[in-house]
Amino acid sequence: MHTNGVFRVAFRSMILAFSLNLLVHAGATAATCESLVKFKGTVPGTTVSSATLVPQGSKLGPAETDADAPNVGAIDVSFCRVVAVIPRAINVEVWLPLPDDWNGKLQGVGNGGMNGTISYAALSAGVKRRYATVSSDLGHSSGSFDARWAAGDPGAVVDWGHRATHEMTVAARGIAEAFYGKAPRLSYFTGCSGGGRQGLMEAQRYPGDYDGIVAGDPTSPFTRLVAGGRLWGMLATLSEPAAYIPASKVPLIAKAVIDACDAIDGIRDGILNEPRSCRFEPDTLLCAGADAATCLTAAQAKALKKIYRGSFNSKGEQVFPGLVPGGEDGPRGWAGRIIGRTPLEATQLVYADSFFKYMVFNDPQWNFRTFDYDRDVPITDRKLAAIINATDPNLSAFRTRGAKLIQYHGWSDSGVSPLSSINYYEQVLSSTGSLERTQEFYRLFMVPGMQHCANGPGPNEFDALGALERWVEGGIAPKTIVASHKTRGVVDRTRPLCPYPAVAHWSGRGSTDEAANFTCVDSAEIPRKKP
Ligand SMILES: [Ca+2]
Repeated sequence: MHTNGVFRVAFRSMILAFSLNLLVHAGATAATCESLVKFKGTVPGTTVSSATLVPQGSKLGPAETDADAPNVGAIDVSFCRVVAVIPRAINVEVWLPLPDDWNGKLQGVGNGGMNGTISYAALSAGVKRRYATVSSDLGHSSGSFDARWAAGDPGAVVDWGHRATHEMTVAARGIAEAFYGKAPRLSYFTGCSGGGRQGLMEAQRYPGDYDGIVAGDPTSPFTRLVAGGRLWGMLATLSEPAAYIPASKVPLIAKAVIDACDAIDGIRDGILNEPRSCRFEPDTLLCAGADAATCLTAAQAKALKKIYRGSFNSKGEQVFPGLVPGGEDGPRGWAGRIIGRTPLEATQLVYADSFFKYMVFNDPQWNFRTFDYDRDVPITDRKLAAIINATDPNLSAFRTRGAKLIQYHGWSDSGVSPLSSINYYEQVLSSTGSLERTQEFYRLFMVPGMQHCANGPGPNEFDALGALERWVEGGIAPKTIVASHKTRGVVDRTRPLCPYPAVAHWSGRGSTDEAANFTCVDSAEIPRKKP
């Protein structure tokens, strides 16, 4: 926080205004912001290390924000910033809008990857919507691709796996109640990627915590994702030097996919509306002679096929589904994640390598090339699946109490196969008994042309939390969620997202870049066009 003179003056006047505010509006049981340092918490052992008023218009500096959000920008509302620690070492921040501004609700926000970083951008977004908002570092300090914190510390794995998100929720509810003099009337959770995993974990393991959950592009089958998705892709391209696909060939692959499949959905727009209908054949890119920039070697084409096919053990059992065609190029595409600047620098190799070295085998010398899908997948699952995977399809406790779940997944996600979300949804559907019964509380929105949580040619900005609020508070289930795509800040395409298994279908009239010209229909009803 800034501590210059201007800030201190503003700060003092805010304290005064704020104290008066409390006297007038908040009732006898409410506390001042500063007095929350004495709050003992609803989670035993919790200590509040600071509680300070942050005036409207403040900016949090880069040192206090995570790598994904170097500066959260000016925040348009004053709030009480509570910094607390929950045993053993879960660092929590709760941002509380002033009583007059508060919408009466709590929002828990998620993290990413294996990180131990408070999510400042999400906290900022939460208070901007007037939520009391809470984020934790999940009990350790690290970046997204770093699991060194887990070595020899099973308690830290439990905290990261599920405990920290639950405890931060309980603690934040208590802190909000102390501050406002009343408990939040509703609680929501929002998160993407690792945050999506946390959201599904909450619905499965702590169904009483949240009335509504948004879970995006979840890493929920975590052991399988890392072994069968991320490591599998790296073993495919690094199996022999000739199999490595240079980043310069990614646009070539992406163009071949679009040429083969873009028109299947009836619109040539660079988006595959339902990539499962795309039968892209990597061998069509094979070099006729020597390796060249315009073609793939046989080893490269073989690696590409492995990535799309997904991982299997020697018995032919699938470990994790493959990527679908369509997300190869672009900011969150394959170049950084799967290819890397050099063969060993791809981010998903760094991620998988750290996971196996420190969370699974506790061996810094472990070599990723030794991974055996018959031997090591069961070892990994036995050690960790019950703690860190959010794959239980039984959501009956969550459903019975009337809570709602919106899940979304980018069809062009190269970090987590979108088929993983569909597989889980279909398992819940089997558990619940019918699509209708499932859609009463849980809807999955596949996002054509969106990469991992953002980016891509498809409309990828949408207000899932707003749709969830209308569902929980107004009883209006989301039939569609309108998404927009921006180029340099200007909206140039909108589309409805549809509850799976429905897909958006163009009426045949009007612009294909306007959501109003689309309806959600059962995919079986759409006449298929040959490209
Ligand atoms: Ca298309």
